[in-house]
Formats: sequence, C-alpha cells, structure tokens
Amino acid sequence: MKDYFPDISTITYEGNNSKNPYSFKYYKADKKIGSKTMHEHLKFALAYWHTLTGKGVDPFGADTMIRPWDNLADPMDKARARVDASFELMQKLGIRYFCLHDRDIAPEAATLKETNRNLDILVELIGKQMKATGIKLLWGTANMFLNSRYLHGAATSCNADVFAYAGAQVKKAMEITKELGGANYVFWGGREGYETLLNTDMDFELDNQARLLRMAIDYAKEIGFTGQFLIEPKPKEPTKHQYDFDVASVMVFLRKYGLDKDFKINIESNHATLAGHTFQHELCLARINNMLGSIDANQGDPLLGWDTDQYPTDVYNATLAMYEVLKNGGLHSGGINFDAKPRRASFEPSDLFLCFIAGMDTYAKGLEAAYKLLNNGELEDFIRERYSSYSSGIGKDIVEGKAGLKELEEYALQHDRIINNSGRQELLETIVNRYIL
Ligand code: XUL
Ligand code: CO
Repeated sequence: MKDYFPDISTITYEGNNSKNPYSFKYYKADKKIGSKTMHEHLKFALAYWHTLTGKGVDPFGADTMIRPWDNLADPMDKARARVDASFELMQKLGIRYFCLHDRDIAPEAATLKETNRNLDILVELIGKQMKATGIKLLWGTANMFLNSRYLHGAATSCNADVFAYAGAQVKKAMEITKELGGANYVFWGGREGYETLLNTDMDFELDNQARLLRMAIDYAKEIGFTGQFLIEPKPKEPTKHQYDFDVASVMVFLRKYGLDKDFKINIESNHATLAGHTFQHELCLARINNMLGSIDANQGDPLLGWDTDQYPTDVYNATLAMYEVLKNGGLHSGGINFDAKPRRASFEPSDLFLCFIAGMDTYAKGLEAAYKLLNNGELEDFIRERYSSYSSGIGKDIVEGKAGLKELEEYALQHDRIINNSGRQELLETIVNRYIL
C-alpha cells in the first residue's frame, strides 16, 4: 500500500507544553474522564467527503488542494487510492470512525446499474480495510444534491422520476451502510426545500419527504438494518429555505407524520448558527426531547452568513456542547463527526493532520471542562435554586396541577409585592471560564 503521508508518523499525546504541531495537547485517547476514556466519550469520525474529495473550490476560484491520491486519471483508481489515504490518515490520527455518502467513495457512472457496481467494488475494499484496522462506520448517507437531476430536490422534487431515483439511491446506500456495519443512517435534506412558493406545493412536498422516510423505515426492517436513523437539520443552503430548518422544525415534521420514534437528530454546529441558534440551544432542545443522536462538529465564521465548515477550535462552544452530551448520557450510537474542511489556503496534505489535531484537542479540552463543570454541579445547583419557588406553596400547586386561574388570582391578590432575584449571567459565565482556563 502506498504511503500518502510519508513525513508524518502516528500522532501522540505530548501535553500542552509541547511545541510539536504534530502532537495532541489535550486529546489522550485512553485517559479516563469519569467511567469512560476520552475516545469512548468523543467517538471522533472522519468525514470522507471533505477530507478525501474536497478540493478547495469556491465560487471565485478553482481547486487549491494538493492531494497526491488525486493524481490518478481513472476515477476508479482514484477512488481506490482515496481508501488507502483515508485509512492511513485515520490510523495515524487514532480516529476510529468515519462517515460517508455513497458518491464520496465511488464515482457515478453512465447508468445507475454501473454506479451501483462501482459502489460494490469500493465497499468490498473499504470493508477489508475496516477489518484490518478495526475502524468503524459511524454513519452512511446518500448524496442526493450534487447531480443536476436533483435540481428541484430529491424526495421533494416535483418530478416523480426523481423521487424514484432518490428512493433507489437510498435503498442502495442503506444496503452498503448495513454491509459495512454502520451504526447510523443519516438523512440530510440536501435540496429538500424551495426557492419560491410561487411554484411550490409545500404541503405535497412535505408529504413526499415523509413518504420516502417511511419507505426507508420499512426497508430497514426488511433487510434487518438496526442502525439509528438520523435527520440533520440545516436552515438554508443550497435552497433558500430548507424544510429541515432546525431541531424544532424537524421534530414538528417527524411528529406530524408519526416518524418521531424512528429518528433522532444529527446536529451540526455551523447549521445551528445559520439558523440563528447557538449550538448548545440545538443540542439542549434535542436532548430534552430524547432526540439527540449525533454531532457534526465544525464551526462557522460569525462574520459570514454561509456554511464555512471550519474545523472547530472554539473551546467555549465545545465545552457547552460536551456539557449537553454528558447530560444526555453520551451520544449512544452517535459520535462526533468532523464535517469540516481545511481553509482554501491550507492546501497542503499536512494541513489535514493539523486540522484534525485542532478539532480533536478542542473537543478533548471541552470534554474535560464540561465534565468537571457538571460533576461539581455549580450550574446545576444555581439552576435548581433559581426555580426553587416551584418546590413548595403556590409553585408546587402549579406544577402538580392543583391550582387554576381562580386559585392564582386568590394567591396574587395576597402576594402582589413581587421580589425577584438576579439571573447572575455574568457570574455564571465567569464560572464556565474558570473550568476552561
Ligand atoms: C451539508 C452537510 C452534509 C451532511 C451529510 O451542509 O452538513 O455534509 O452532513 O450529507
Ligand atoms: Co453535516
């Protein structure tokens, strides 16, 4: 097997005094945080698309990325080389999971039949590498947004032939996910949305989106795929209005169609901020509804209004994210997928290592801070105290359903000189800082 990163050896933990850029400063895979090791808490995954097929293009310029595995002319040879490069990268970084779209691993051919044949060849190769290395598939998905046939959407296309093609693609993507032992299957509604309501029957399109998901649930039963289904919300991009806008809209959609027991949510940091939420908000809302399934870890740029998919380096954000994950009792079948790409000007192969190291260290530090914060209970104690008026008296009666509006009036007439306490936001932010710094 060719060595694509000959100058870089296995990345090890050297601690935060090390000046070696090719070392972990905080991520120590086997370090125990509570009852689990760091790698069990964090379950990092490599996103095959950005890492192996991302080229650094933007609307103003062509490829910038130097990727030695892309030098081959034949698309299948290139696909095979990418498998070798990805497993070398994961092994050297100690990343134990990866995520893929069907089209990331094998090129699309002239017919669907040939495309599926290409996929089978690559799946066999990937399966062998997984067996040899112990690296696992966190989730699989179908890319139903790149090809121009999906210009009106996939399940929400106005064209029934496109719906059928999308169904065939999901069927095959589920089969390969099962074959590779994938723990989850993701639906990100790539072009499931609209540009203008002047030409769109939103009601019908949403019914159709639900129809495809129902078919996937039925097919999973048929083939014995027991992985978790996940929906990944995003508010905009590529369409002006994506149907799976955010956690709240996904939950409403799933409940309307009776699909909520079959799905959890894969929450991406940059998608949360595009929706006008913090990442923590989205994680918390999913968690309290028992819908938090997995994470796409990245970050946006506060000055840019699009999905920049940067590697996460914001420790504050990672700490609050891990706080929610810990409160959720972990991510269960999910993990932390780096849905992120190097900046266009970070084009050398070695940048890939530096990117992953940055992201892994950020989440490791976030995990440590969040664990201590939760364990010491400073925020939890404050919040408990803040709502203590509901533990006795009229508050208890409200919670227990013993008071109606008449009782409330009776009480308020006697207690209309209200005393409030400070919310202490700045103090609490200082407490969070204390655990991070
Ligand atoms: C796009 C995005 C996707 C999904 C998988 O913004 O996040 O890569 O994660 O289709
Ligand atoms: Co994503």
